[in-house]
Amino acid sequence: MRKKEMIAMLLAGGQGSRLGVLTAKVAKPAVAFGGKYRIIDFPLSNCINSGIDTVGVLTQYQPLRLNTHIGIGIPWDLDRNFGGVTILPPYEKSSSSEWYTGTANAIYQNLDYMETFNPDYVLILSGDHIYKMDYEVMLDYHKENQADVTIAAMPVPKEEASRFGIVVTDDEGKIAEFQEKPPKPKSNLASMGIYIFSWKVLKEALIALKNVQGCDFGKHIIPYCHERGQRLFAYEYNGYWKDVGTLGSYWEANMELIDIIPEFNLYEEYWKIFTNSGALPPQYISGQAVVDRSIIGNGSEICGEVHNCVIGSGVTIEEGSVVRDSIIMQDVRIGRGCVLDKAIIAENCKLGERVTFGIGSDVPNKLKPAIYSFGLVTVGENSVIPDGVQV
Ligand code: ADQ
Ligand code: ADP
Repeated sequence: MRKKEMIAMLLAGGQGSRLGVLTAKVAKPAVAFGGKYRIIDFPLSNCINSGIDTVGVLTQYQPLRLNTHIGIGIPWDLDRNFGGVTILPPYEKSSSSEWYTGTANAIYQNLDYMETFNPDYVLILSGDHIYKMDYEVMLDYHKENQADVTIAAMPVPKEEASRFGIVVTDDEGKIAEFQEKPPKPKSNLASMGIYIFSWKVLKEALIALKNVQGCDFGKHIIPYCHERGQRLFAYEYNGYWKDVGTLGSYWEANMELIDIIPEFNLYEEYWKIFTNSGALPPQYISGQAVVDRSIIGNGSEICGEVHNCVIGSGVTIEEGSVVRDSIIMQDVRIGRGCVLDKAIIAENCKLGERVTFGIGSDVPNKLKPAIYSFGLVTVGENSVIPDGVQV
């Protein structure tokens, strides 16, 4: 029987409601990031860069854009006859049909898919994290420890620890205690929601807990394995990793890309991030334009001023407009004389002339409480903003 040593299951079905208007119409992993990418490009690229060529992508919430983006996996070299990338939405079974009620339930409903590859190990990933990681090195660590489960973990600030699964380890990295989002964390070593399971262990746990409503890795599967005395290890990671779960962290992670010395570098040759980007012409910067410290996507036309921005592809910024500290996603048109400060403009928006958004002191603020959070003004995709609107 043909087999794969390790396959990946990428969870991409959660709603990501804290991103507000950005995820009203699209799943969080499909949200644009960094002027060229979508969030899911990061784990998908990590897979192929780590030599994993079999990835099941579990989708549920608003999957259209995600499906279109992934297609048959060509940009990530994941178009394969055996393996490759497969989109796994919930489906009707002969005995039952149900939505994915939790992360582990979603994986349980795809036991047959995993079984096809007769794997030794299964890597469980989230579709909404920005990071680079070599999962092969993590697998080596899993094997060295003869582990049943290995959890990638990293130190986080004490005050944020209760947002995560928290592990307490001994000197060898063996997990002595695991607490899912505890009110009083016993350490600041946080689970990154990235797990390697030995296949038999995973299968047994999923079947044992199959009737748990909303079965979840952090809440149920990990505690179950731990209680049964299985070998759980923490694989400590110290690089850049961001769960872009809120508008604030999403904005920050984009702005970090244009730092003078970015901690997260998109320009490294040896760990490329692949994406489905289409055949776009180069960007054009006009004679009147002023551009500094910014990322500008392909096919964009800049005639105004752009300072500290991440601008997606196919964006037009007309003459006399000034855009600062903002994220403009793809296919946005900004008319003449607009002023945008700390804005997030989602895909396919059209702003008329003299639109003013932002925190500038000259901006009337009667609408501020309604639409601002984290000092950002965010506009959902496909919005049309008439001439002269000031917020
Ligand atoms: P959370 O951050 O709360 O905790 P969770 O909501 O469980 O993460 O989502 C994990 C991933 O699964 C996301 O990519 C999400 O889109 C996806 N997902 C959620 N529900 C799904 C469903 N029904 N079907 C398909 N996909 C689904 C987890 C761990 C913590 C850990 C953090 C790190 O439980 O222990 O600290 O991740 O971010
Ligand atoms: P709630 O869930 O409390 O009813 P929303 O989901 O509408 O409220 O908004 C959650 C948070 O996001 C609020 O702080 C709100 O001010 C902010 N918010 C909502 N829409 C926008 C927007 N377009 N731009 C910036 N912040 C927004």
